[in-house]
Amino acid sequence: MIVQLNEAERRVLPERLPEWTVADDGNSISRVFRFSDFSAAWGFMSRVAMLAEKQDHHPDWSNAWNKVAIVLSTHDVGGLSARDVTLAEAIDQIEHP
Ligand code: H2B
Repeated sequence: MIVQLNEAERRVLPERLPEWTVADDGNSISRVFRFSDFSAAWGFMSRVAMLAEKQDHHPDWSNAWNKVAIVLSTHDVGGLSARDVTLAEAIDQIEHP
């Protein structure tokens, strides 16, 4: 069963995911990635898409030329869950500038 992160799990987010920002309402995390050009950004998005499919957990995101903005939230529980943390950590492992 998917559940929202508990108090202790939320407290360690800045340490666990230092590059990600927790939204003011606490229901999502976000990170912006910038690349040299569109092709590099699109390549990154392809890799994230494959991760997302494998994890059956999908980002809300946007792309503008070399910029990819990712928001992670678990819609099924209306907030943050371990699935968001797992996907964020996997995204952080993908090579990017
Ligand atoms: N992605 C995200 N971000 N949140 C979800 O709640 C979610 C998802 N649910 N991907 C999954 C798919 C669910 O709808 C399927 C049926 O497992």
